[in-house]
Amino acid sequence: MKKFTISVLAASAIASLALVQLATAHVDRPTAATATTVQVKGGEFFFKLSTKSAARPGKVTFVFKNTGHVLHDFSIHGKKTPLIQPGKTAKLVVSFTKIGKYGYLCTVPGHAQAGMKGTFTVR
Ligand SMILES: [Cu+2]
Repeated sequence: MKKFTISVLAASAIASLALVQLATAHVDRPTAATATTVQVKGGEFFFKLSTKSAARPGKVTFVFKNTGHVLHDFSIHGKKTPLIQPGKTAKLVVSFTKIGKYGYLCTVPGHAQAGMKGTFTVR
């Protein structure tokens, strides 16, 4: 948790400012209100996200569950999970410092073309 807080502070001046304000308002859980968690389910050959956007730039935790029958991963914005066994879950924390559209995909050859891809929007 210490590492997480430090990297959030380093992410950008704007993020740091927001965090300081939140820390003042919610001393017990300073990062709770800025955290976006997205549940990701992936299988042959699709991804289903609990939400396809974040309300603002910042950290997003993708919780990827492989609901398929072969190995898959989840990759976005230059980061990716390891290859995940069927039924298993992996977390991927990604910093989005800018508003924009970010493509995600499974990097196993052929899987993105078969449907394991999409776009995540940071507003
Ligand atoms: Cu895949």
